[in-house]
Amino acid sequence: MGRVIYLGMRGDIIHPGIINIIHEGAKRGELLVGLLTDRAIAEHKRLPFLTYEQRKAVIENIKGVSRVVPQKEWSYVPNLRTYKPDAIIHGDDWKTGALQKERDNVFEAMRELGGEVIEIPYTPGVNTSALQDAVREVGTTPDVRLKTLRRLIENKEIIRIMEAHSGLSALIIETLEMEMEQDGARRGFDGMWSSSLTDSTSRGKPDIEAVDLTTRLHSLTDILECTTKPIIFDGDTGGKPEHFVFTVRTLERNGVSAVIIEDKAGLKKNSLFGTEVLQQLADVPDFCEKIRAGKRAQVTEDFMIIARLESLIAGSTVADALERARAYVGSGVDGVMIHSKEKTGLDIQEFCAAFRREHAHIPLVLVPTTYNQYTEKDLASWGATIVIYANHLLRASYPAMVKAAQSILRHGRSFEAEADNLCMPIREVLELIPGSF
Ligand code: SPV
Ligand code: MG
Repeated sequence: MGRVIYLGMRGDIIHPGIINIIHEGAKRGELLVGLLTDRAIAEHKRLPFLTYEQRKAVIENIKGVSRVVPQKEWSYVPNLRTYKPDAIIHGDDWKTGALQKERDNVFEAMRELGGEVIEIPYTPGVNTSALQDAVREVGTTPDVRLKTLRRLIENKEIIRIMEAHSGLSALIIETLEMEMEQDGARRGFDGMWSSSLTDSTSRGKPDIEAVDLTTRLHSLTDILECTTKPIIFDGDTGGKPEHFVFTVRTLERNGVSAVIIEDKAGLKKNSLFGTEVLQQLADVPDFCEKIRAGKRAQVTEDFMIIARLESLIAGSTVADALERARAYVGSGVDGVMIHSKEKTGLDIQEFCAAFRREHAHIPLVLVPTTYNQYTEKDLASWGATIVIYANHLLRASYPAMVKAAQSILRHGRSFEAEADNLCMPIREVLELIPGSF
């Protein structure tokens, strides 16, 4: 056997830079590609557009690749220890930026293993991030988008979802990434929550199911057209089972990944309203029938119907919520959301512990609007699968608009609003939207 050269990669978007490094590797020996699994990527970057199996099928058919093995960690080092290659090959762009520390670790590991690190000059003009942006401009298919939530559930410890009520707010969720100081990992939102509260509020309407599905679909369409990340749709109570089946099909056709319906009866009020309006809870058998009707109506395997438990909002007990959860899970629901406006979060914590004892793997959704002192890590340790920031972009935008409007009123001109950075420069607005130039 000749020299073995290791190359770790995502293999999602193939460009001349990757072909060049494969070529350089193959010149020096048998090229062993460590293909990063979805799980290895999910905690650090957004999921690849293609699944592992699809990426593997592409990579193992590229000339020069001898073998493809999974790289299950973000770091190359565990695979280097397992496969003990004679050398690892990497683009020299990792000398700066987020991968610098990883580079040091790889040098150390290869020194221990008696191997070599080969650095290839980075191919200028092409990189995966730029191509990912280009893919975003082209868009995604409903089918690919729909499946992404399930892929995230399988591969990420906790899924971070942010409310979007317009194309613009959705673009923030789609594109914003921050590099974490601790480990250089990039953190972003995994997907969007189409919230009834923020959608109706942005239309100047109350959150009482007064905005019908057709109108909700207008903002949803705007969001769908400028993003690729998965969407969870707030389905309110879901209406009558006969109506809910249409909602399910419409959402599924559009590539929405999940709908959450809440077990309220009578006129729906927003769950965060004061206690003076105690909400009635739905009859369990009726709600189970609605779940079953929805599950029968869906066409794909991947669409998810999530039941939202309102027991704690309606002044009932954790025991009641658990009993309802049991019935809903028995009716085939794909996940459960538990809601509360209690600030301590203790009721939610109690529910999570009991729920996880009964249902180890059913996705569990939390909306920590009032108990926001807990981090995502805390909520994950309670057993949460998905955390939804349900209204924050809308709530952030309103005071920002008021401040700019006040400045203009105060000064009788807009100069100060610009000078105090209360308004985004017009150029940045144009740069934000692809196709403005
Ligand atoms: C929404 O965002 O519309 C919700 C969550 O349903 S909450 O407002 O907390 O009820
Ligand atoms: Mg709502």
